[in-house]
Amino acid sequence: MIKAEPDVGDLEATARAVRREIVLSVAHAGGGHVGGPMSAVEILTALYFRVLRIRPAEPGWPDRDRFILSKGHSAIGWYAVLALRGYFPAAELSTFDAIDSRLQGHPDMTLLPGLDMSTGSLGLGLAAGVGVALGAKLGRQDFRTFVMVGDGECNEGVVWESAHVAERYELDNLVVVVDSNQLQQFGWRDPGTGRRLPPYRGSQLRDRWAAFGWRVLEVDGHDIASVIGVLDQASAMQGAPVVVIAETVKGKGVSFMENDYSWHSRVPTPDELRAALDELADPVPPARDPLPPAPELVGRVAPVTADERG
Ligand SMILES: Cc1ncc(C[n+]2csc(CCOP(=O)(O)OP(=O)(O)O)c2C)c(N)n1
Repeated sequence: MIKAEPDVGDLEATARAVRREIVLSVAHAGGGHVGGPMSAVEILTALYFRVLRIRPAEPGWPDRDRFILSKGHSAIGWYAVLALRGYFPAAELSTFDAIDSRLQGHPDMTLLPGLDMSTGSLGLGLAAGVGVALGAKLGRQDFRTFVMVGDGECNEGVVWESAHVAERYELDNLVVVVDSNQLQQFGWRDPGTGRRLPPYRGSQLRDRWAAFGWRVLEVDGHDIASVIGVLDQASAMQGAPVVVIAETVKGKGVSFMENDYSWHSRVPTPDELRAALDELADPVPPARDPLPPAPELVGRVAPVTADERG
């Protein structure tokens, strides 16, 4: 049951529930991404439970705020939040990534009401978001557009073409959140040590957005009260688009997944799943019953491997 105005404690519990759904769903599907969805949980929870002007029972409401998950590989995190927010039954999460499911491994807006864009090819979600925000200005509509990108995704040239256009048209109805978990699928390799390096050094990411004429805000992406505060602040700023750089941890919430790029897309073993659920356990019972049996996976003989998924 969702309170009219859930408090931060409620939202932290929701975030834990979202993380449980992520690891359960990926384990159940035998494939999917884990690290990126886990780093985005507080941001998605803050958006859907406090910040966005939405009507879950009326997903096509024309005046709704728009949200685009440009880092579409993190779809399972988005689906879990949408389910807990009431867009569709949480039991449907058990169909994640099945061939005939509405919950594809990457978001498909033609299948699931409530998605404002289909994504998965990194960089393109922001281009779409710029178009949506520009359309709102031209149509004199007052909804806001929020787009989440990854820090690795900011390697894509189209991100910067879009950033340029947004600044040119003074799209102050557009807010980008960078889920800056400092890891990507594999990342840059330090030739000396062989260790994976973050996609951007130090303040580089902030300085790049600022150089493109954006207002830049920064936040601890796992402090839900701060995330709500900075998103409200970003929405109120005028004259230029705003980017919120959220410092996050890839795999956040499960100790052995945190800051380990190999969990970008990996399926937990049964023992790892149990250990993850122990770490994510709540003082109160979980949001729903254990997953029902796997649906019939029509036309799929074996789980898709990380290499096939990309
Ligand atoms: C255009 C494009 N290139 C490559 C990929 C494969 N891919 C999926 S996720 C990913 C890494 C993304 O890193 P980041 O944006 O930092 O995401 P996060 O760490 O939050 O998962 C890559 C290279 C893709 N989906 N689209």
